[in-house]
Amino acid sequence: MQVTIELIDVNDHAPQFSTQRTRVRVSEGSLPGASISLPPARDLDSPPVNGVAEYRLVDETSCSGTAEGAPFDLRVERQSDGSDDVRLVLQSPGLDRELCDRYTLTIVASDAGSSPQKGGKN
Ligand SMILES: [Ca+2]
Ligand SMILES: [Ca+2]
Repeated sequence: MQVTIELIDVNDHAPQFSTQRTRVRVSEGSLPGASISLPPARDLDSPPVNGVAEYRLVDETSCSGTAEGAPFDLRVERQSDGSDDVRLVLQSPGLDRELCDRYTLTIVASDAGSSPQKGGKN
């Protein structure tokens, strides 16, 4: 008799981004719908539960020229090969470098396993 032992995944890794920080340059003349591609998070555990399940955008912009936050939304589409296409999409026209010359956004990726683990990036 041959016995094959198969391990059941435990959620013991947090989603991680390949870099902790990235800088993207965008023209202030960009139109709504313009998107910025970002590297996805990876989680060594198996999807869908213990792997990356959710991305969240945290706006940490502080601009003296305007009280409004960053006009970007996060859009994540799971590809057929299981990887995530992660993009920031410009929501409104009128980026104005003279009002706000820099936006600071943090992307948080989390898994959905027991005691969910998180990894951040900005
Ligand atoms: Ca995990
Ligand atoms: Ca695991």
